[in-house]
Amino acid sequence: MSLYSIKMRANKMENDDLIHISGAERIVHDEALENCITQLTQRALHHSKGEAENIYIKIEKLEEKEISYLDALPVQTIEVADEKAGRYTVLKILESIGIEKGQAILDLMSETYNMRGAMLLDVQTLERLEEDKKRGIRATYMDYEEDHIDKGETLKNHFEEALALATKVANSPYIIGEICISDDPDYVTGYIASKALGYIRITKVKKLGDGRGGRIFLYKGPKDAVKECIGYIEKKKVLIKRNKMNE
Ligand code: PML
Repeated sequence: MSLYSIKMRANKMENDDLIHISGAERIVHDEALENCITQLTQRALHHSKGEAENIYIKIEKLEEKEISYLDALPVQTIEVADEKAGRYTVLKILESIGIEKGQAILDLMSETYNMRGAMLLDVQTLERLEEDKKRGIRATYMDYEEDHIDKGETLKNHFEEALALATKVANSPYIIGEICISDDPDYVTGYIASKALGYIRITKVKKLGDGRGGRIFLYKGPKDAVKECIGYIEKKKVLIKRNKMNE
């Protein structure tokens, strides 16, 4: 049996602007391929950000030897009363890992809205390191180890997909943190993650109905390692082993 990577992205035009609607990523066995394509297409067509006009699906065969296996980050959840408390919690967590410029970093989140990928931010200088600032950095080629076989799910599972992505990104030696706010207007839980912190869910980081969201990867390292870091996030194939403690 062969493994395939499937990537989907969807967009639409709105007032002369191309609006990113949805993007998703799976690694499955050949026998699950067709179902998976159908599911991802369905997802693009029925997204809370609107109906897609263009849907792009890319399928690539993977070699087993190019895949690395990673343990899912441990998960914890912090319940907060509202988005103000949620964002304050993010700042406190950043402070706890020695990042003092938390508010300036959170203020930059608005620049990520409508980007297909994430912002890569030098945590010391607050310089954006992505070559294409409209697109950002796309974390791709990740899925769960045992999900090679089709799960039969059409709906996005925000948490599971985000945990896989965050686990991959946190395993870069140059990423000391990731902050994420969903761009799904119906989804208010966000997270902050790193190898040291694990994956910390914060139950409210924005108001319900707000479709503004994005991701910031916090980079710490020499300038000449940026390319290697981006190469890892965008190109390295990883399968994630679930952590029983998270269930
Ligand atoms: C997204 O919409 O892609 C981001 C999902 C964030 C998930 C947060 C969580 O539930 O842990």
